[in-house]
This record gives sequence, C-alpha cells and structure tokens, in this order.
Amino acid sequence: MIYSLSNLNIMKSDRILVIGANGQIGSVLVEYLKGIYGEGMVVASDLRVPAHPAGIFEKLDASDAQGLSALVKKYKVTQIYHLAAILSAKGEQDPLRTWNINMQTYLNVLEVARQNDVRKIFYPSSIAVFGDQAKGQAEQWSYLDPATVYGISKAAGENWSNYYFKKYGMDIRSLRYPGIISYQSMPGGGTTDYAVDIFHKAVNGEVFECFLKEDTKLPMIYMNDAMDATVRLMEAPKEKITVRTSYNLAGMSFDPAEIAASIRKVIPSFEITYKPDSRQEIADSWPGTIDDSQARKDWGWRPAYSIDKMTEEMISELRKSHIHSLKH
Ligand code: NAD
Ligand code: AKB
Repeated sequence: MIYSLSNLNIMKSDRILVIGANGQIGSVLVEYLKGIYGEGMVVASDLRVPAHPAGIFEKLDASDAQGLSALVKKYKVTQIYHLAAILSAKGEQDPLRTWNINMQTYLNVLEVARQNDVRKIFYPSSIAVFGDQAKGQAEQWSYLDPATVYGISKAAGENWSNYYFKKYGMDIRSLRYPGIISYQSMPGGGTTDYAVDIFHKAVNGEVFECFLKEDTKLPMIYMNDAMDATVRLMEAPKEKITVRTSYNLAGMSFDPAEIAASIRKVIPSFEITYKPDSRQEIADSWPGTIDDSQARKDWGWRPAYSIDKMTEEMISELRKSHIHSLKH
C-alpha cells in the first residue's frame, strides 16, 4: 500500500485474527495486514461469510466465547484486532443490545486472549468517548462523559484494556479513531457516515442531502492514514506505549460546508442541501478537534493527508469504480 513501514521491525511470524472483518475498516485492514505479514498469516472473521472471501475466512459471532477460543487455538493466533461493534447512530436505536454486543464481544476477546497467551490486542476506540466536557478540542486526558451508549461502551472498553494491562500485563493497544473516510468500503451506521456518502453522490452527479448542519465540525481521518497509524501503533516498541486506555488520533477536522467546498474544487457543479436528523444531536456532543500530541510524541504519528489531498484521491478512485460498474 501507500506507506513504507520499512523503518519498523515487523515480526512476520505473527498470526493475526481480525474480528468484524467485513466492515468499513476490516475489509481494508485485512488486505493491508496481508500486505505486511503475508496472506497466510491473517485470519478474517465476521458474523457472515462474504460472497467472495479472499484468503482465510472463518464465520464467527464474537459473543460466542467458545467459538472464539476454538479459532484462536486452531490458528495459534498471536495478535487480535477486535473491530466488531455497533456504531453510534445504529447503537442509539437499541441501547441495551448495543451495550451487550459491544461489551460481551470485547470481554470475550480479553479473556480468550489471556487464556491463550495472545501476544497483542488492538482495540478501536472512538471520538465518541468524549462529551460536553471536551467541547471544542479534546485533549488526551479530557474527562470522558459520552452521550451515546456507543461512546459509553468504548469508554468502558478503554478502561477494561487498561485493567488487563495492569492486572495481567497484556499488551493491548488502542486508538480513538475519528470518522474514517474511505473509497474501498462503506460505513456501517455511524454519525460521520455522511462524509463518505457525500463523495459517492458527488461522483454520481447527484445532489447530496446532508443529515448534519453545515457548520458541524467533526474530527475525520482518511483510511490510508488510519491504516498507517494502526500498524505503526501495533509495531511500536512496548516501552514507547505510555497510554494504555486509548490514544487520541487526529487527521483533519471539517464541517459539511468545508468538505462540499473541497469537492467543488474538483467537481464545480456539486450541490449540497441540509436536513439535520437525530444524528445532529450525537454530532453536537462530540468535539470539533482532537489533540493527538501524545501519539506524535510516543510513536511518531503524523497524518499524510490534508482535506484537499484526500478529496482528490477519493474522487479519482471512486470515478474508476464508477466507470467499472457502468461497464458491467
Ligand atoms: P462496521 O459496522 O462497518 O463493521 C463492523 C463489523 O463487525 C461488521 O462487519 C459486523 O458484521 C461485525 N460484527 C458485528 N457484531 C459482530 C459479532 N457479534 N461478531 C462478529 N462480528 C460482528 O464498523 P467499522 O466502521 O469497520 O468499525 C470497526 C471498529 O472501529 C468498531 O469497533 C468501531 O467502533 C471502530 N471505529 C470506527 C470508526 C469509523 O469511522 N469507521 C471510527 C471510530 C471507531
Ligand atoms: C461513528 O460515527 O459512530 C463512528 C465513530 C466516529 O466512532 N464513525
């Protein structure tokens, strides 16, 4: 892929299990990890088997601890990336179910990993852990008062990670991802989803109706930067990791009017309208910007994409797949 990770000391013998591999992040991460560790070293798993699985795929409901344990033993897994979760907007439709799924799957991962000496775990947290106390900019150690059940579950997961690190010495690493923007995959029920959908509408020549107000600024990151940050964190020397809850991570911050303006630099005829819905309230509870200086200091994190650089690449990549789908 795009970045050189050659300055990192990657252990090619690691056997990696990705849980929730069919989602927006998982479908890109699995290919990214295969490129680094080798095709046969990455086991993808999810609730459903994809139509055309590439490489090793196992059907797994991570709520089933025994099934998870069997998989870890079968493949002698040494690293787990636990991506399965219900995201912010979808999560609010059934809060108790969201809590149960998000927490039970993660507790299963922690216990199965502990019992099977899994070397490392990646836990994706979110900007959703922040609430009113971090309005404006969220610092690394801002108070966490999340307004959604999704955010509550992520904050709890961060604390469980720290607990397993302190009590059992388990090497669990985590990032508070901003909204992720990708051309390869579609998002699955979050509040930042508009920032992906807007590109598809722009490339298709359609007017985009935005479910957030034009001045709702949120932290976002391009998928390539998110992949780089994830593996860079996972491969950093252990002594460099000073945050065992979760690291703040920033790429860029923009509001819908700003991303529309960036798109118009490439597609001048692009039009956007605004019709805020229930997701506005969730977005209003999140910070506009993120201070990620701890991640920069500890393991050398630097994003490579500005808003305009990302826009150009998103449009160019989506145009290729648009042309491809017109041909078939
Ligand atoms: P997604 O909704 O696109 O994918 C989640 C995947 O998990 C789905 O394929 C789903 O089938 C699977 N899944 C759900 N329940 C499962 C279960 N019980 N067992 C096995 N698989 C199950 O989500 P995503 O955007 O790829 O996000 C991955 C992780 O990153 C999540 O934990 C999410 O909270 C976090 N995150 C994502 C973003 C983002 O912008 N995409 C931002 C912050 C944090
Ligand atoms: C969501 O909007 O729920 C996710 C996130 C920022 O965690 N994209």
